[in-house]
Amino acid sequence: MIFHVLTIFPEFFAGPFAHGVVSRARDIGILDIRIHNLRDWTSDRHKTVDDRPFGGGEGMVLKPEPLFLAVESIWPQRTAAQKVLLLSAQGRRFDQAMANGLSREAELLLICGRYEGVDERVAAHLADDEISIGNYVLSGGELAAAVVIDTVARLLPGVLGNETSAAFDSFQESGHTEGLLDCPHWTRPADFRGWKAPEVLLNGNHEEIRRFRSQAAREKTARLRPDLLPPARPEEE
Ligand code: 9D3
Repeated sequence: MIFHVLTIFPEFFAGPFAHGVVSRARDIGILDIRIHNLRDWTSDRHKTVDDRPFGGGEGMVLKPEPLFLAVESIWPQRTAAQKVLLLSAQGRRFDQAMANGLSREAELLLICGRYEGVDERVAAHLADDEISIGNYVLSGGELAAAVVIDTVARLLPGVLGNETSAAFDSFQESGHTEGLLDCPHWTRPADFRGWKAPEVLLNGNHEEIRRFRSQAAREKTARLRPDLLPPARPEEE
């Protein structure tokens, strides 16, 4: 799979893709990440990518020309399979289901929004979708692009345990196994500063361990993510 990233901060991406699963996927040729500097598609001597918003107001807006020229030069014969995603605070919320869908694409181009926003003609006439990673304010789309690429890369066949595309299809998670948070985990030492790992996990009774983990996952979900629990049944008199 090929990811193109269009950004005014190309140096930002040296770090996030140099480690772990994403780095290994690149090394073995399953993943190709190509970072493009938006300023390469400006023609004035200040390499201007932004301008003041029509109608007035705070901040600056990314101009459409460099963004359109960049996509048209990266993909001179763009097909419907070559999707452009605009990362912006106004986008559709990114989640595991969206990542699963994107992992089936061959080539994507991520545009990183900056400043107060991006000229709306980019969302309307250049991008196929507009994506936000959550309800909080970032300074730009670069961190969001790294999140999207990391999430999609680990789903690609051959990257983790997804050795074949059949396994890839049957092990798609929705982000939460059975709709709940994962169960808590412990490792050695069994007693750390007086805080003991649950005895049941050390006794080798696999049926008891399974029940403990299921209950622990439900308790943790109720405490930290009550929104994930099935609706409570109305109580009897
Ligand atoms: C006055 C309202 N503006 C900010 C105080 C809106 C705004 C403009 C630009 C908010 C964020 C940004 C920059 N953010 C992104 O480009 C962005 C983003 C985000 O902020 N949150 C979650 N996902 C994303 S993807 C890109």
